[in-house]
Amino acid sequence: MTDFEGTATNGPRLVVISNRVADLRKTTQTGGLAVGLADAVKERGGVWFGWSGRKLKEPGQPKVDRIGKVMQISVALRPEDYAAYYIGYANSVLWPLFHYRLDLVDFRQPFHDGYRRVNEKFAETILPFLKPDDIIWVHDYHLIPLAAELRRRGCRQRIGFFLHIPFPPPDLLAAAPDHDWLVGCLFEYDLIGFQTEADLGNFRRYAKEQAGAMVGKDSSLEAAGHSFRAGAFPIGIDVDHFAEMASRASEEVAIDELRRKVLGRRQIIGVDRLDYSKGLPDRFKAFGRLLEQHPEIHKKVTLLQIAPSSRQEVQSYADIKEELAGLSGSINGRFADFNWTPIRYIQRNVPREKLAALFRASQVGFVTPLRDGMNLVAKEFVAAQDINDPGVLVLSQFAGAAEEMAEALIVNPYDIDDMAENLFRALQMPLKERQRRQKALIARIRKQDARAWLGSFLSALEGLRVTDAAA
Ligand code: ADQ
Repeated sequence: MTDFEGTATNGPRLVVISNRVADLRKTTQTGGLAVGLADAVKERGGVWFGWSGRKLKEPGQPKVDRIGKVMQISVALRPEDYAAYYIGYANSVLWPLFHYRLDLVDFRQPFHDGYRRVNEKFAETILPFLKPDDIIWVHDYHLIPLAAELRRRGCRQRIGFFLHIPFPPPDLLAAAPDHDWLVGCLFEYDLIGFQTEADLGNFRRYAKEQAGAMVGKDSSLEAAGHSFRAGAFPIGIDVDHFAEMASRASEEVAIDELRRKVLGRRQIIGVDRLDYSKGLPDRFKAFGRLLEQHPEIHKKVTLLQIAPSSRQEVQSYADIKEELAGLSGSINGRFADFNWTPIRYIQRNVPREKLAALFRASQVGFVTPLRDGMNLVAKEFVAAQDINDPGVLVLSQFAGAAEEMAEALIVNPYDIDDMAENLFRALQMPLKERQRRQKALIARIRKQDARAWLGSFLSALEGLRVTDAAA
């Protein structure tokens, strides 16, 4: 136990649980969950619990830190648990499965067992810190069984779950040998949040068709003896903060921009975690096709792709890294000149301030995931633009963000020609049209920003009476 209270500014105390606890002192988080949630939790206060990122043979006691208004509790994992739970079940089963990549799913029983073990351990560790009127908000695919484990230990608090990644159609999900157990675990939450209406629709279809769920009073769902709610809560960013960062001068970026202006050269930018779901090889190919079809723009455009490695222990991640190095090499080899490198490919994390300045200094944001829960980069690109001369967003129809961002140039990320044509269109787009699109997009992402996301999820969860939640 600890003396820290973890103060919340209003309402019941909020306990956030996610696989990793974000480093709240850092401004260069990579990964959408950390970015989206850190700002919100820092402001409201409460408790944040998760894995410390350390692997230890003897994990020992949880570590408790106080950072501003947040009490942060973290635990280490045993190496074998990390391998089975994180590398195995979470990232070799659930991640590919939920991103519609059955070809990459590597289901093994020890992965499933390790996943359950770590969720049990998480439940045991956080239990002594909980107070009866806390509200608990669990995040993402790593922790689907956590509510069930907490309930088994007598926890009656309201528990919500938010899935940051897509929820696949029932037929696809059924390919996982333990799909009924997995979705049954979701039913133990009081509120289940998805990024989009499409994901919510997939979940509701599964619940009704495969698990016999009934629609109860107030459109709640009832299945396997549980009553729960499900909704779409599209995640957003702190638009004003990002816009402000983008407009602050970065000397380094300004010099690079000036150099490009002198050369009459425009920049297309892509920023992603290096992940096969982000559609990077096809993105490079589309840029190659643009150069092939439009020799007149040679030396007039570059693609800046920032993509730091992630999950390197998973083979499919190592494969994509190699594929991209090959592709950028061959496109540059084919088109480059002594004073022009068509693709600049950077495999490092970039501080957020610099990223914001780079977005603002780019004429096209190229965001083409094959499947994505939301994709915050699309929103950050728009937030960073100058309304006097805004850039154009080229966005995949399979990013959750496409549901809200219809004024972007929407492309099919599997169709290289479609992407190449839309890049060309973006580069030619007249100022008036760019401004019209930018105005509509910025208004929408401002309405659905990080604060609105947090507020709408938490008020839906808080709105459930404790007796409903415990029923
Ligand atoms: P991610 O798959 O990590 O998140 P995304 O939503 O694009 O994807 O968020 C990435 C975040 O990391 C952005 O804020 C971006 O600026 C930052 N980032 C990426 N590369 C970086 C780099 N090189 N340096 C610094 N920062 C970098 C998951 C889901 C998404 C969902 C989010 C939030 O896969 O679909 O939108 O969670 O719910």
